Amino acid sequence: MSGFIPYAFDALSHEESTAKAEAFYEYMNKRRSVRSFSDADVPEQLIQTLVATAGTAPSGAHLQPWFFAVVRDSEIKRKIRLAAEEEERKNYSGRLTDQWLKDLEPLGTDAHKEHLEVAPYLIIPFRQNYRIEGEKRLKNYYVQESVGIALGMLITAIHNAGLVTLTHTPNPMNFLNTILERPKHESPVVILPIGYPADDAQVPDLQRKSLSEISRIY
Ligand code: IYR
Repeated sequence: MSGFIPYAFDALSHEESTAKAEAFYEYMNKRRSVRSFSDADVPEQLIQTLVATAGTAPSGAHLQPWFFAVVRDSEIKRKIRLAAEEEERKNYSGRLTDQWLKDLEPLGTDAHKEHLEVAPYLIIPFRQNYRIEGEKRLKNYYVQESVGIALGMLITAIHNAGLVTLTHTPNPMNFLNTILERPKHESPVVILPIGYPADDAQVPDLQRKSLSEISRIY
C-alpha cells in the first residue's frame, strides 16, 4: 500500500517483556510530584530530548495538536510566577470550594509558587483547539486526549531522565498566552517546572490505589 513502510518491530521473549515491565513499574512507582526544587541547572539539549519524546505521542488523525513552550529566561519565569500566584491567591481565598480545599490538605499546597522561579526550566504544553491553514480554520480531533497522552509521556520522560516535575494548573491560565505570545487557538494545559529536587525536599506520605481497586480482568 502506498504511504506505508514496514514496522520496525523488536521482538522480545515473554521473559524479557516481563522483566522489562516489572523493572519499569518499580521505577515509575518511585515517581512523585515534587514541589521544592534546587536551582541546579539542566542541559538544554536534555530538555529538548524530553520534549521530542512527548512529541512521539499518538494523536487524533496524527494532527499532533500540541505546542511546548520551554522557558529558561528568568524574567519570563518571574512574570509567570507573579501571574500564577495572583490567580492562586484568589483560588485559595474563595474560588475553591471548601471540599476542594479539604481534598488538597494532604498535599500541603498553597498560593505560594516559588518553584516557578527556582526550577531551571518550565515547560508549558499548549493544546491547539483547531488548526489554521491559509484562510481556513480546520478541526483538530480528540485534542484533550492527544495532549493528555503527550503530557503523560513527557512526565514519564522527565522521571526516566532522573529529573523531577510537578503538574501545576493555575486557573484561569490564559495569562500564559499573553506572556508567551501564543495565538488564541492555543490553550495552555499545565505548567511543568523541571529540574532537581531541593536537598531537603519532602513529599506527602501518600498511598496509591491497589491494582484490584483500579482494574478488573473480564
Ligand atoms: N491550582 C492550585 C490548586 C490545586 C489543585 C489541584 I486539583 C491540585 O492537585 C493541587 C493544587 C495549586 O496549584 O495550588
